[in-house]
Amino acid sequence: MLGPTFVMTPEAPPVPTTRAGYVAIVGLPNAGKSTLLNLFVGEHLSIATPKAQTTWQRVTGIVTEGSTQLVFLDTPGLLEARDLFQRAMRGAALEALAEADVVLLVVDASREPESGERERIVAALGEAHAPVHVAFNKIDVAPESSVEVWETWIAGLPGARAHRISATDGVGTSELLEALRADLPPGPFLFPEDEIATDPVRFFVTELVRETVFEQYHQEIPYSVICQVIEFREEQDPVYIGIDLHVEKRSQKGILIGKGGAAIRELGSASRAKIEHLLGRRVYLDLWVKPLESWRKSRAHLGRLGFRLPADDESTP
Ligand SMILES: Nc1nc2c(ncn2[C@@H]2O[C@H](COP(=O)(O)OP(=O)(O)OP(=O)(O)O)[C@@H](O)[C@H]2O)c(=O)[nH]1
Ligand SMILES: [Mg+2]
Repeated sequence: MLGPTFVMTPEAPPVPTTRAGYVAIVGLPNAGKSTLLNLFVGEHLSIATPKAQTTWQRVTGIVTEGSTQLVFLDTPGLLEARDLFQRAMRGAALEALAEADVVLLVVDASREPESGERERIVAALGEAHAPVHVAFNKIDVAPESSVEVWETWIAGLPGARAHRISATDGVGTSELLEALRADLPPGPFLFPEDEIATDPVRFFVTELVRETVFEQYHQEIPYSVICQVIEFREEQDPVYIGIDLHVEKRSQKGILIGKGGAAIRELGSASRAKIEHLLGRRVYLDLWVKPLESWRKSRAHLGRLGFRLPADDESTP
């Protein structure tokens, strides 16, 4: 007697019930990219100041809700790179664009485009192979005339979808978030559900000091100071954090320190308050000002500070 016959049929792969992907937030300097990332994540992850070129490196912020996970990549503003450091910044933005599943271009709609800016945006978007959403930001203060100039231009970008938003008061941002979710590819979550950031605590600590430098100093100083944690003793109470503030030129040391040390004291206490809020613990912050001659132009210095540098032979300046 013959036993039962089993017929093997190939099973279709299961359809994922979740959707997840990288959303690169790109745009010109000062458009409000970091403010928007912070609004989406609900935490002050990426430093934001009224000065242009605040963001120097990619900052990741994760928003998981229901069956979707958006992994936002905040990036440095797209600029015409004038030195090696600006090339590294531009490289970080282009790299995020190349990795993106969805692109979110943020435009400061409160002012009209300046010459060359639209071309710079188009050139950068060429790196992406993903749907493009455009957020016309600062709609709370934008004159209709300048919003229209940007909207007319965007209408000529094939496939780009426009949204009017304000990253400071939240107008239009829930609708934008929904539209971004709808463009996520199906797939498993890329990070654990309860994670909102991927960068190490030391990175956020140095960023908070840098943000305070941007707030307290002027002219070229914010662009000449780079911070590095040299000591981080968590087992102590208060937590001990030692940070080197590297300046580009010897002459900047005095400016940073100020008369009788007043400026650096103010920088220390404002930065410490922010770091204590981040860590939820008391902090003893030691700041050391040290010249690191022309660090913005030095491959060796930038490499040691952890920046990914463009290849030597890259044709753009
Ligand atoms: N009125 C208004 N101001 C905004 C809005 N969004 C951002 N800003 C302000 O614009 C300035 C720049 O914001 P950031 O978030 O640092 O801009 P960014 O695009 O990250 O700038 P970079 O990192 O320099 O490229 C800050 O002073 C923000 O408070 C908005 O919707 N309305
Ligand atoms: Mg920024």
